Amino acid sequence: MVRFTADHRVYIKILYWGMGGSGKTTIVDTLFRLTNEQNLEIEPSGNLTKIAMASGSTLYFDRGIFQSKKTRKVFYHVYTVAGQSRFSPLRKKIYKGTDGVIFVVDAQTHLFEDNIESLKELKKVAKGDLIKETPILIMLNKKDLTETINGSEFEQILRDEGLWYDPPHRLAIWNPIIYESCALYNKQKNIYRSFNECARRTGIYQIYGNGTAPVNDDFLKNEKKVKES
Ligand SMILES: Nc1nc2c(ncn2[C@@H]2O[C@H](COP(=O)(O)OP(=O)(O)OP(=O)(O)O)[C@@H](O)[C@H]2O)c(=O)[nH]1
Ligand SMILES: [Mg+2]
Repeated sequence: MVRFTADHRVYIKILYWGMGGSGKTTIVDTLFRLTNEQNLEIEPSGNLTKIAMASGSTLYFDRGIFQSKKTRKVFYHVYTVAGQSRFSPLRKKIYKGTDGVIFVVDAQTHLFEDNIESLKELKKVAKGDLIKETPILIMLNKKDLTETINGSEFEQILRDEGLWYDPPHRLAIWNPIIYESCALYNKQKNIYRSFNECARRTGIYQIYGNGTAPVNDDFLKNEKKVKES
């Protein structure tokens, strides 16, 4: 739920969801470093809060705040859930108020079923909101490793789970983009790009769709023009 404060600030909540160990904390760490070091459209506002076990696995959640440099009044609250199965009740709480979701897959082939389980749980918690009211993007993370699944394999999972629309369905333009990624700082791939697209979509849902996926004719014509240019 996008929040507007009395001093006209806008807070947008973006959540990284995915199975334990898929790389959510590492992604946000890398995003933090990247946006600190490079001249990008967002910059960290304060420190990253990480609540973790000695193993490094998240115990409650991670939270960071990023500020838009173009529109100084826009802030992104970025959260990661604790992915281990036993933290399911906590994840449900952290999901509340989310405006955009980035689903982080551990792309290693042997973890195929665990990722599906995590996606099913997300769907249950989101109660049918995904795509229609809450944009969702996918990161196939750990693509630096061998023996990993590819984008078309994950697209099939999205189809099976009802998270993929075929044209001429009007929601097809909001199908999740599937990014192949690596979260490790030294080999990073698609960390900023995926965040940026999620931020863009949450903004568009608010501005053009009043909090839902915009599918009216004027909007669609405009998007087509932007894509073609
Ligand atoms: N090779 C490789 N390792 C990664 C990548 N991303 C994360 N890792 C490693 O995977 C392990 C788990 O990463 P985390 O970021 O803690 O995973 P998480 O999703 O936050 O896990 P939970 O907090 O338990 O839900 C760490 O050892 C990371 O260094 C990646 O893209 N490639
Ligand atoms: Mg974590």
